[in-house]
Amino acid sequence: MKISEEFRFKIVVIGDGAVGKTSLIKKFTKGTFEKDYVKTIGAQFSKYNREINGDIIRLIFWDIAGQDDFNFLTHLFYKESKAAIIVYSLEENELGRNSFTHIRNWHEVVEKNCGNIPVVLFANKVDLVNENTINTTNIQKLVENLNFLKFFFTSAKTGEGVVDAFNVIIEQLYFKFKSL
Ligand code: G3D
Ligand code: MG
Repeated sequence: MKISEEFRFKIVVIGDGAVGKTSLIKKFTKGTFEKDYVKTIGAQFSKYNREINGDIIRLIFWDIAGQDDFNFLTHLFYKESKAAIIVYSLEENELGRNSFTHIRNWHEVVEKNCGNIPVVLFANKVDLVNENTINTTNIQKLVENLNFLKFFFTSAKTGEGVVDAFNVIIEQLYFKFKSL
């Protein structure tokens, strides 16, 4: 008889404000957040369970809220994360451009606090741009330089790419820890 195993993974979702982190998590988990924590520690959590090959995977997504007044809890936020998702926005405005520039900073914070965990990049709000005009060379370069596991175009609005992107991380973690 096959014995079912259980895995628990914490995944942090980070990136500039208003790029769509909360919307993406909501879209994927279809769940509600435990919002009270936002006021207290600047983060909220969302749970999601999945089964692969009869094993149970319990995920908890940590969603960063503001960036101010939060530094003293940075360590707690990142503690024991098994993977990170960095989100930026493809919007052709200041928010979009800044969020792209800041990917490096977010990546540095992950490395500093979590070491060498898998990090994926979500280029969100793809519904707002013409996909043919996106400069994928720049993104590809960054993905290679910073050693991202992968990058995805997503839209929390239309749902494009969302399920696939999250599932790639979940499967990556499952097969990594399953074989240990
Ligand atoms: P954050 O958690 O990163 O701060 P939010 O971002 O999830 O709160 O989203 C910020 C705003 O962007 C929200 O608009 C949300 O609806 C919108 N948004 C998020 N993802 C997408 C997307 O993929 N496409 C589009 N078109 N909009 C998106 P409001 O107006 O509610 O503040
Ligand atoms: Mg949010």
